[in-house]
Amino acid sequence: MSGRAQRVLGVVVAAAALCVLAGVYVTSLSRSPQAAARSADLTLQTVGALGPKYDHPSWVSYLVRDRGGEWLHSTNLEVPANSLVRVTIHQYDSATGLRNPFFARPQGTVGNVIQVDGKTVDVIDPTLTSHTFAIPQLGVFVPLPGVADNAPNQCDAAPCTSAQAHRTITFTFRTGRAGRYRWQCFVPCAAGFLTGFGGPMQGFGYMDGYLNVV
Ligand SMILES: [Cu+2]
Repeated sequence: MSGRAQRVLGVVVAAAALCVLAGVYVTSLSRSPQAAARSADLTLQTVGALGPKYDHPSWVSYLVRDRGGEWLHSTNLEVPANSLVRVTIHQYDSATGLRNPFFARPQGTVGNVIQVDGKTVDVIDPTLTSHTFAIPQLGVFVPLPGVADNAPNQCDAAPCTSAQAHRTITFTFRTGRAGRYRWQCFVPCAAGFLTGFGGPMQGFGYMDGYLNVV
């Protein structure tokens, strides 16, 4: 083989090796959850009292917005696996206060921060906390600040509208594999019940529910 032929063969072999390496790299990227392009939005609201349209008019509760924009009285949530989930919570209830200030610090969200009315924070005042949105198995804990007691135009029946006094909390968290995870509030927000942990804090559908990762 001439020197020129050897050089050409060398270039061809090197180019082929590079192609294989590039292929392996691209394949590994597409398998990595970090590279997942999937994302989803989840929109919730919390109300201090459900109002006369519901079984327990005086109970505090979460509601979820469906794809058509309707508010459903449900705490069964569905999000895709291996995705970034962008959550928006419209919080219409006043503060109760946390017994455990540990929960006043957001955890398990992207950057361990949340946005409260557009401002990024890594802790809120535990005494001014109204509810939490927590998925303990996924390490996600999000505190929700309350509406001021003297705020005008407060909501007293679900579904509340954006014209009524509220706080807006947004954050993003990452889902992994599919599964069914419990989520719940940790604020003793069940007014009128022993220690604030009865009624809507005990049964699913109010301050507790399931996050179905599919
Ligand atoms: Cu609560």
